[in-house]
Amino acid sequence: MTTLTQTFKIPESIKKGSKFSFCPGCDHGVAVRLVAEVLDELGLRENTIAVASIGCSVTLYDFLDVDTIEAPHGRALAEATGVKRARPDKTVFTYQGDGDFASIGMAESLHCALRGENVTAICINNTTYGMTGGQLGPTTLLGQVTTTSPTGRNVEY
Ligand SMILES: Cc1ncc(C[n+]2csc(CCOP(=O)(O)OP(=O)(O)O)c2C)c(N)n1
Repeated sequence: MTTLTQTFKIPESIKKGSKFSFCPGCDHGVAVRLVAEVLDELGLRENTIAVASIGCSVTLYDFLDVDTIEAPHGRALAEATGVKRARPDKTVFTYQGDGDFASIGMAESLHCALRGENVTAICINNTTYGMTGGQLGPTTLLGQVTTTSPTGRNVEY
């Protein structure tokens, strides 16, 4: 019988000694780790500019060891457009919550795609506005209980 073991190490693109401040059970930590692993794999760490948005992704610069700027709520893809046009040599990506990407930032997301900007958008869909307390958002599932839909999301109102 063969036993397979795998030892995980902290990716190079995670800042040394940093500790995630996400709530227990939150998947943002896994997502940030996966982003860091991809940056390592592709050798992009020193040639990337990340755009973090408002929401639980706001602290991205505390963990990710790449140049990072903040965008006002919903404006990450507008900022990423400017960054990429100013520095076309850089890989530019956004890291946004679903509220940021698909609610307040819907216009920015849609028009960035329509313009075909050469940037990557990463949307972490936790189906609520996480940072402000888990309220119903555009991606909340039918029947899903949130702090503002205590009896479950209902399409009729
Ligand atoms: C213009 C503006 N409107 C509202 C807020 C309040 N606000 C801060 S975080 C947030 C929700 C973020 O939710 P989401 O984008 O889904 O990210 P998550 O925290 O779930 O990762 C809101 C509404 C704000 N900071 N700025």
